Amino acid sequence: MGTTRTQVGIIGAGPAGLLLAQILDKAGISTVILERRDRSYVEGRIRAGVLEQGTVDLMRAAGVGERLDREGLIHKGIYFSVDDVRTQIDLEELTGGRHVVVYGQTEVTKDLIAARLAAGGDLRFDCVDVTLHDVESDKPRLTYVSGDSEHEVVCDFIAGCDGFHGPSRQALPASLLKVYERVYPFGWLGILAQAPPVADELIYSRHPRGFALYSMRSMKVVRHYIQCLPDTDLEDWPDDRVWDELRLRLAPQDQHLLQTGKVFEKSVTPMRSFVAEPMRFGRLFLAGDAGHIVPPTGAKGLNLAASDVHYLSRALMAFYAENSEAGLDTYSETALARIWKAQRFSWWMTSMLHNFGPADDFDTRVRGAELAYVLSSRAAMTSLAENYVGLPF
Ligand code: FAS
Ligand code: PHB
Repeated sequence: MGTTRTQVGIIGAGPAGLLLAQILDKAGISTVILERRDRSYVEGRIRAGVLEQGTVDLMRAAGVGERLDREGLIHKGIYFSVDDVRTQIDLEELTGGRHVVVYGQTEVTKDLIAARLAAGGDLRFDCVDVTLHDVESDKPRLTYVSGDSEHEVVCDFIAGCDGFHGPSRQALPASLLKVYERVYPFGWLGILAQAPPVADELIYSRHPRGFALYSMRSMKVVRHYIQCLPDTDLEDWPDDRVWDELRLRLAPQDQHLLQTGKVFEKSVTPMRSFVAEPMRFGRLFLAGDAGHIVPPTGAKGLNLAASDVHYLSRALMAFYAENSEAGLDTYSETALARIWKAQRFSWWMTSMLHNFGPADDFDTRVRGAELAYVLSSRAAMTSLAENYVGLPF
């Protein structure tokens, strides 16, 4: 068996694992990333689209902000379309100048992989059966199979950045692990298409036919979503039907703004809120989707992965630079404090904007009143804006 010795073994080459490795590498801390899929699969995954300022700052500090600064779209506000009225939430005005940047997760991942490889980082794809060993010892190990040979990575720490379906969370004993979960009765059918955006900023639409989101990746590529049943069969949704539904869920005076184009990606994302506590066990630390999932209504998933990496990288740097374990000992508590605030915001946005069906008319009315209040109150709009641009790390 081939053995590698490193300081931090990272499972997963998504945004969490790649950003963590990039930051630690710049601090002179050695890492090995073990990724199950191949590079093209990882770079081709279509996911998030909105970066908080904190995430942008972290990318810049990690030395991977150049293309993001060049190609990212600064968005100073977002729109809500409710009862045929489109209202702008002026994020910058309400938060004293803060905004978000529209830059696809695929681009974030490509930039981070390129930086890792350019730096000679140890980034291994096609790692099968990654298994965690001795996580309670001071020499935890990872084993995996590549091709037909077994490999071992001996490290000081393991960062579980392996997403919702990875093995890291399973390494916490059932007696210690507590999970909190809410599954929503709908999903999002998303398309990527070659078409101009509907408006200059994102439109979140609450409509009797169901929620819709009109987003973008550039001025020539759009990313739109419609609320759908969680088990929606894409066969039932040819492109024309998707475009028609997107048009119907806009205010009448905006429907002419929707331009169709060639759809080159279509998928259904289920909706859940999920938190695993604690996010540490021995020398294993969870970060990103391995520890939590949010409904994408608040554009928080990728950004929470970034804040986990911010806390974990600082803790690891303090350990190696000052032999201090304080950051490691408080990592789970610190990360979870911000995670739960993002969970609340994502749940709140999802509850306000989606159609939950006829189950409970009272709740439907309350949700409508909540949104009407937000759109009529500067105080409420300010609260929404400061959560949307991202609470401080
Ligand atoms: P990721 O899941 O991105 O990465 C985990 C990595 O670990 C993957 O590369 C995986 O292949 C690897 N891995 C898994 N098991 C492994 C194993 N056994 N061995 C080795 N490697 C393993 N967020 C938003 O903000 N907005 C959105 O619109 C949005 N849309 C989404 C749509 C979908 C379909 C999904 C699934 C998520 C979406 N998200 C969205 C959330 C998403 O962006 C995540 O928050 C983000 O990818 C989190 O990054 P990571 O924690 O790195 O996890
Ligand atoms: C996206 O562009 O993919 C996107 C934007 C905002 C969200 C969710 C997804 O809230």
